[in-house]
Amino acid sequence: MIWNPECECMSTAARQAMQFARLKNLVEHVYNTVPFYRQKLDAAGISPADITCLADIAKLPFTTKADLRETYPYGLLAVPQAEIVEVHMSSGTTGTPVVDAYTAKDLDDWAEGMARTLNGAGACKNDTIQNAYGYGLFTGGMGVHHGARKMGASIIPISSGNTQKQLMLMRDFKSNLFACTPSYALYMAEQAKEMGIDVKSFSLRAGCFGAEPWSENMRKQIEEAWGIKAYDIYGLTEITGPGVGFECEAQNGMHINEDMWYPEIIDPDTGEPLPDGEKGELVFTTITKEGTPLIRYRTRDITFIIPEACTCGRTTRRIHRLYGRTDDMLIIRGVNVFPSQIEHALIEIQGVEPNYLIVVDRNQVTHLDEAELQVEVNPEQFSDETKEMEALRSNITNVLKSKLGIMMRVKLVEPKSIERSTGKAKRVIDNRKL
Ligand code: DLL
Repeated sequence: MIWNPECECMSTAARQAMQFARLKNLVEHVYNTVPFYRQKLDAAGISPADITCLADIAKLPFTTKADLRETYPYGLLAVPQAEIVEVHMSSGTTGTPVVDAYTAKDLDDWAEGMARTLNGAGACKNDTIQNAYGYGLFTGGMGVHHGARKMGASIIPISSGNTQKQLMLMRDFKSNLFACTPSYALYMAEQAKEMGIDVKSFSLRAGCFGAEPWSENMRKQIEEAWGIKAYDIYGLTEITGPGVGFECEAQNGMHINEDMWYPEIIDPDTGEPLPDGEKGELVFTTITKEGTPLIRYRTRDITFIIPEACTCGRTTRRIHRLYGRTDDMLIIRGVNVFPSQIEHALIEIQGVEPNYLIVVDRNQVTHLDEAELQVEVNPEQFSDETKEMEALRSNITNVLKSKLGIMMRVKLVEPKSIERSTGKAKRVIDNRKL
């Protein structure tokens, strides 16, 4: 059974008419209430009256992560602050976070998107859903929570980590579905095996996995290890969190909840829209959002819109499993981090040079990401005293943990030992075969 057939199985013509009406409303509203958008549209020579059909969306300027940072904390608010009932922020960023502020209606839309997502994975009211995404500013925990609540399922809000207890509750409360990052799902299975626990004897049928890149190969491993169906789910803080796109029983691309979050694919170099079927950068306009609406937000995620209709009966368009990003953002154990943030953190530490290399691997046994940061020590500080070097190393480790929220193995290397480049410096070696 499809959660919301009225919205998910609409004819294309009806949906496009609805999307156009919502888009037009949105543009008029933000032009009149958010100085940031008024200036942006004025600078582009566009007025709300120029939006006369859905394709006119291409006339509108893009919004970027930099815009969100510059308007922190509430510069993009399109309603009085009293209307905001919840706030989330993107994970693991130093300095200025990226904010999403929700009105009660926005939370309901988010819950709706997540209820459709859980339903896509076969969940219903009678199920017990174990939510092993982190609760807090990250959208994973609360997103799944709101969706499961809307569905009326029993929620186990255990959050991430605490693996032994996760397994115990899964068994004792007969969880039918669980949600977490794909790497944590594999890690949990591995731990269970070591503890002699047979997870296939549990009541689990399915899992919703996302928030980081994964592959068909990982899907197979998860499905085999747990004896479940593993579904890919997509979303990002800026748009709403998880619930933007989800796989159905066909497990062949993620349906976008495009009555709320309108997708486009653009050429990342020229910004020109690309037709369905062509790979490029995913862009979203939040056509129903009240709190912090976004016009043509550049996600930097690379995918394409699958032109064929899905066998499940939903008519919402699907995106292909993500191919990667157009920027250098890394996701290490679910935490988003840019190499430039590591560089900033290093500059503030005495004794090191901002010459560094990040090497990311996925441990073949635990299936968790492991990141090593090689940093050059400056010639004055470089010493044979292991004690001094060890103190510097642990200082860097602590700064990375507290400022960026990531655990990295730090390796100090001799001055001038990291290869210099005559062009763009190579800062990252990603050995994960995703
Ligand atoms: O990761 C929201 C989320 C939570 C999605 C739980 C799914 C499940 P952010 O922390 O803002 O939000 O990170 C968003 O993560 O732009 C993608 O690059 C990446 N990402 C999210 N889902 C997937 C996925 C949450 N299924 C960024 N496959 C996005 C690959 C994903 N990458």
